[in-house]
Amino acid sequence: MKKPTHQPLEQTFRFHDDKKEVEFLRHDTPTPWMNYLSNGTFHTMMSQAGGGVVFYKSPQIWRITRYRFFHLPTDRSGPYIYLQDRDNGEYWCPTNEPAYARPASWKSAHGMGYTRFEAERDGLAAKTVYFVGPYENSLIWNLTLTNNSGSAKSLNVFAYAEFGMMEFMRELQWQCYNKHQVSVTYLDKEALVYKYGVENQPKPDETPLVYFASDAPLYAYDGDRDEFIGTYRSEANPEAIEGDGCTNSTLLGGDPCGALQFQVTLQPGETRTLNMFLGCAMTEEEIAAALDHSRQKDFVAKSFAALTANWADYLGKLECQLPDEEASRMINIWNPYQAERNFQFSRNISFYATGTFRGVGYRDTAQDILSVIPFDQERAKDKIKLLLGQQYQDGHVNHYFFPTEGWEPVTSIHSDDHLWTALPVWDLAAETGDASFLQETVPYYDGGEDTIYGHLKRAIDFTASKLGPNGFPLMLRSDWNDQLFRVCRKGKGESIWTAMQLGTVLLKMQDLAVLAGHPEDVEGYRKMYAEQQELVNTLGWDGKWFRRAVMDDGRFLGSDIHDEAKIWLNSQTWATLSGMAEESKGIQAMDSVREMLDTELGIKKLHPSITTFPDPADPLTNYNKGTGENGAVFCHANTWAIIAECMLGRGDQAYKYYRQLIPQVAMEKAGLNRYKAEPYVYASNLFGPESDKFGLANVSWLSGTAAWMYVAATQYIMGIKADLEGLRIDPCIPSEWEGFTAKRRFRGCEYHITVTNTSRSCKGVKEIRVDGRLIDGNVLPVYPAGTNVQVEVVL
Ligand code: IFM
Repeated sequence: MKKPTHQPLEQTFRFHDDKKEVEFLRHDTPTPWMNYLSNGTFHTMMSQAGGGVVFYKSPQIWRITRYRFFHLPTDRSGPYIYLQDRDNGEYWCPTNEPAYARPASWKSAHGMGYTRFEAERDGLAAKTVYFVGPYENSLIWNLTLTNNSGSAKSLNVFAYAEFGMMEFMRELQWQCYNKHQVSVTYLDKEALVYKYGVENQPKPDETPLVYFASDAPLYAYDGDRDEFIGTYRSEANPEAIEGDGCTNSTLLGGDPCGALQFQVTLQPGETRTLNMFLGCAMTEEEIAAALDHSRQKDFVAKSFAALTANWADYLGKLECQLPDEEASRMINIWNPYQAERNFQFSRNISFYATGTFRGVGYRDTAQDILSVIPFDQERAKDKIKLLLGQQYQDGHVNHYFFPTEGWEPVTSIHSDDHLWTALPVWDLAAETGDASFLQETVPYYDGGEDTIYGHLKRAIDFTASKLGPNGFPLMLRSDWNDQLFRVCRKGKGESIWTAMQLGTVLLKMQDLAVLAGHPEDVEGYRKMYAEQQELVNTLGWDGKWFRRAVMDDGRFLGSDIHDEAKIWLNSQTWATLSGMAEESKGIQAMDSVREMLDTELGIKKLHPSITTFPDPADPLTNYNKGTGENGAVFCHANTWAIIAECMLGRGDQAYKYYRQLIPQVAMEKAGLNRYKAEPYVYASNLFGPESDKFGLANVSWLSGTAAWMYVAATQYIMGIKADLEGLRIDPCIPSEWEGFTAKRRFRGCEYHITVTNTSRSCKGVKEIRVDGRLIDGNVLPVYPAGTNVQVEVVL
């Protein structure tokens, strides 16, 4: 069977960095390439071909439209517009999908918080912009039609969205009964109103009504999907469009939809704009008010301007010009954008994660916060407090939880979860220069409360009370590597990696103890660090690399004596990140990474892949070799290799690891049809060389890769890092770079930084001048808010 061929990359997509957009020239990308449109409350995930899902707050309980993820036909349904010539009945979609007839010319683009389409057929041009503005909880569909032909055009314009049951899991299980508890009615405001009135829904009082309306005169409508689409048809050939138009159906039970029909006549050269609003509000009165507001003449333009201004302000806080176009693009635009979406959605809904069961993961969210701190300290602090509210008095935390849905949390206890929080807390103190928030109190999940510092201290106490027979932290349910529970089920297994994570955290805790007014704790943290460091460098050392764990049966995992899973990436990188590795061992371990784990498309998580280890009847993982958690290139873990190499001063190696995973670069190497996922956001993993699809990118968008890749690029390669005393400048760049420039807003001051590398070193700051004056060391002083300073750095 021949694979479909695709045109070269430049005929599929191209970047417009000036507009912060990626433009698509074909609609049939190898997978749906997504964007997230959101105002923080109301959200839409939308593909380059217009497929996608609309939800309010939670895709688990307030999912408004239906999206079918991996079911065929792919990428259906979506908020679609159909344009029909009333003279001949022909119709097509500005999104290209789903109608059979295609536009003669077409392109689409994802930008910051919006997705737009430009298409033309038979002299009718359509421009559509979808976005969620800051002023109303609605998806705005902004459609501009122009008649470029020589004769008048009489058109039917249909706007269509398939409503699902708001609770996606309930829909799968109980829709046969519950579907008769939903309704679509016509509100005397030229609006359709969808009500999800299903019994026993989790938060009936907070469940909104959905509205679908326009600022153009409505000709007809349908609220019943069977009426609009018809049976044995699909979004490709709706019966209402092929027949006599919408029938003004409402729905009291059944399969709901919102379909609006407009009749528009355009003279030659005439342009007309229509806006549709798919939104929600709690009552019909609130809907009426929202519509009055949305129908004001300048509402859409003002909403779009505010969206654009918000993103310009956000991304303007850190900008760079590197001698690498793809890297600059990622750092200035797509990486912080992706990281913000991770911060917002955790691992909840993407094309890969169906948004059905995952709430806020403690471990992942604590890491996501790291990349938002330079941009929005208030939101970061709120998230830290949200996490700490999931901590128990003994110091452990819930593994993941559901603050919006109100469901019971997942309570499995992992060796690493509770330790992560100290990292964003330290970063926040460094970013703001204000440690007073350490005294703010947050309740424990099981009662009582403590200061933020007190919470962090209890996390350390918990780990201290859970050390295994060799002295390393017990693995418990797992550590960062989810699959490790398989070798530690009996509760005796220990995590050598968690010892390193603990070490990293203990260094931060020594600072935080002083900042919080508890210098008496420092010695305890130091002692614990020294004990774990000793273990890591003795029992944890295998000869050429660091071991990964101790299994229940007392054998070491990650050792040369085994045939499979000899070496694991995380224990090599974190040995350096934690400062625990004796120097020669740190270097040797990272050399082993280069020799045994690195590929041309990123670093494998472990090697060799597991098929039978430790027991053919019960292998460590069920993942096929080279996939997911087993010998794939796990991008999240690659970020720590970049950081480790920077810490070792090996800028060329760090940059090699960084560049090879830039999505566009990896796609160019693997080929569009092999890589498949978006070229503008990081994926969680790429299939490894031991799989049959080396280079296939999986689980894009929502991945810890986003946060840590941003940290690796900005704080370690560019070396611009908030520190407690000021802004630390310590780049580690490839020797071939002559230098780079960056702008960083920090504590209200704008630093314009020029790094010069005439010596062609990788690392090592020779001198720094601020506004022409030489400073001591490499930490930039803090200047009054509103100041602009010029910083010249010589390597
Ligand atoms: O660390 C985990 C993460 O929490 C979920 N995805 C996989 C990672 C590695 O196992």
